[in-house]
Amino acid sequence: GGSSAAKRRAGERAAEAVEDGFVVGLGTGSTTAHAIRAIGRAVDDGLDVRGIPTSFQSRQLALEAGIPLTELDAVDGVDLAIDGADQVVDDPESAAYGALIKGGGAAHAREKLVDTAADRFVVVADPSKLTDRLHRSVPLEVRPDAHTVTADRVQALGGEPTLRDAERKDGPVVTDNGNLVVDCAFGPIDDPDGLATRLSRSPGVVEHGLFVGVADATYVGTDDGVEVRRY
Ligand code: DER
Repeated sequence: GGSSAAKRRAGERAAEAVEDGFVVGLGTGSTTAHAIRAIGRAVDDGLDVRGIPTSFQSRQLALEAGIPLTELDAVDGVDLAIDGADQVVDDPESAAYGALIKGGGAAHAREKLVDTAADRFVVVADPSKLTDRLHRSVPLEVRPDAHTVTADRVQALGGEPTLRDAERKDGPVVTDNGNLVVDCAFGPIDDPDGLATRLSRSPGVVEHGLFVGVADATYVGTDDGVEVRRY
């Protein structure tokens, strides 16, 4: 990924958008981790906030940061969600401007739930995530018993499926929800919304990593500041 200074700047800028009394969605990944730590420092300074974690990792980080935690079914709404991305469409002329690929951390099922529930969803990224057209593999969270039929369906859609192997565990990655991850290479994706619809319809697919029309803004950390994209 990109430079840690850029990630830190993006995360810390996003944390500044958290106002007193907010319910904030806490994303997953190394960029959002900077936002979580910054929010923790604001809580130490008296900020009243409740965080909704999107993964085991973000919950652990929030506990370490001292952010009071809650869950979606315990609040009336989510004021702001902060989350990272693996790829962000950065061409303002594109119909897919602001579309994301997420799921590098295999947390995209709960991330999408929280990010879409929020009144405002802000992405935090470094420049390496920006692209004119989505082209990374699209992660799918799939029920364990559905990974072969899903692979067949992905191939029928023109994609190349790969069951995501774990690195320090024999066998595949298992998500927080007890499911598997199939990474699907489609090459350049000109119609992410159409592909998202087709993937959503595949039985056994719990969630896909295309976030289309969801983000409200992206804070891009650079080596000397933060650039803000608004969609
Ligand atoms: O899994 C995700 O969607 C995460 O947001 C992640 O992919 C971004 O991770 P990073 O901030 O560590 O690059």
